[in-house]
Amino acid sequence: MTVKVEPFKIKVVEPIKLISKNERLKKMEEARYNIFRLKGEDVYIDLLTDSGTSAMSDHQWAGIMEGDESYAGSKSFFNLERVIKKITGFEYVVPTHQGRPAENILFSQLIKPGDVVPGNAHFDSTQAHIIHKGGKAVNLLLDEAYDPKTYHPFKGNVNIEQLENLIKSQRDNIPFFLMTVTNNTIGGQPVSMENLRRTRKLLSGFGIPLYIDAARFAENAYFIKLREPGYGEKEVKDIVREMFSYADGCIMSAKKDGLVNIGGFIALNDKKLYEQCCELLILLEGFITYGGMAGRDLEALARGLEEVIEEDYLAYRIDQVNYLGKKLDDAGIPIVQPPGGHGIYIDAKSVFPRIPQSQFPAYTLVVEMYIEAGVRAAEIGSVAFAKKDEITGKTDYPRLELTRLAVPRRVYTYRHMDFVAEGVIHVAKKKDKVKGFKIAYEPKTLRHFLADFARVE
Ligand code: PLI
Repeated sequence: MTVKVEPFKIKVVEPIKLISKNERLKKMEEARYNIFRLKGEDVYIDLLTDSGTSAMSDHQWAGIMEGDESYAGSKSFFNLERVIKKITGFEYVVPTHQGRPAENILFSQLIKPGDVVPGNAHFDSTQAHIIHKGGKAVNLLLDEAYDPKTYHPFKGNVNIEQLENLIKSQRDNIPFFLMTVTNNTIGGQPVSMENLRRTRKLLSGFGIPLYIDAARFAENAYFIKLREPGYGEKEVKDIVREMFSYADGCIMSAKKDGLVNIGGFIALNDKKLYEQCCELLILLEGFITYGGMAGRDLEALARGLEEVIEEDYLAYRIDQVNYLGKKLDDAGIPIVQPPGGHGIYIDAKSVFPRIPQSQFPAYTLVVEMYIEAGVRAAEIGSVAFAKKDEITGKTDYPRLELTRLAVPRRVYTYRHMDFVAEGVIHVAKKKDKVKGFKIAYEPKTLRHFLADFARVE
């Protein structure tokens, strides 16, 4: 059989409704064109994020009933701890309610003002936490990662040569290196095992620790199985274990590959660092056996982490995203190649060549997709990442202008993907008529969440 199907039956459904185009236009105006202001019920297919949007299995829901709500010593925490230790090989587990408190707690121990934190591609909240601690975040990707059309099996790899140069010039200011698997900002692209191994070797020579941002660790491992010579016959759990063996610890937003709606953790080998993190955890999140999560959430996460490395799940997951990518590619829509693990990233500069970066082509595509098809996507372009120099007034634009269609895990069917592709294709056909946007109001940080937009006349 060649037809791929979802490896599950659907036991509960949540109705969705496509409101009329006129209503969608009105909702957009009322939201002052900020898609974060739209109500979920007014969105037909929501590809804003794959974070916290997974559908849980019956086994996880059963775990919700069995969750142990003890303030201290919850059985559910010990279940979670056992699973994380087994999957990652790390000794100590610090639970947090999502990814950014994990970043905040770990970085508070490791970063001092003036430090430089290199990584392959820091996520925006990660970068914000590095800056918050007085550090500077540096992304060191391959040149191929910035060219959407070029095929490279591991566009998430760190550029080892650039890393070596940075270390030689800044050794005393580098507290650690962070490898994000898969990279979220430039296409959901994986990091190869060889790149992890070489990075570890280089860092070890200088005594610099390596941490992994493990939000999408299972998807990364599956790409290694599919694409890296020597790994095709290995089990995903062994690939995962090898990936983590090159690191000193990890932080994880479990809202992605944890297959849960809330959760996160830090996992470490260093006992002293673990104890320091626990002290801050109690101050910021809660006691060390719940860290801001309910017992039921700990239980669901313990089960989700085991399900996410099941190979039939991963085969379906990667195939479904790839299916959407292929539909778009076949219709001539320019996407980041190859398709990523958790979503398709559209090269919006090529979709709207007449809209300059100062008028936000990737954000324009997000708005048009909602108006055209009720589909909500996210912008990973100039709204989120352009930086204005306060002194010269000059704006520094990101190299890529991407619209991300993030696919929630186990939520939508292949048929939903057909609908999404049709919506994008309709918008692209109108490319000469579509006008860009300007920002009418913006807050000081992370402006995409709270800005107001207006159409350029
Ligand atoms: O949203 P949090 O705080 O649970 O996690 C922050 C975070 C850390 N690392 C990476 C690679 C992420 O992708 C990430 C969050 N991503 C979101 C919310 C997304 O929409 O991609």
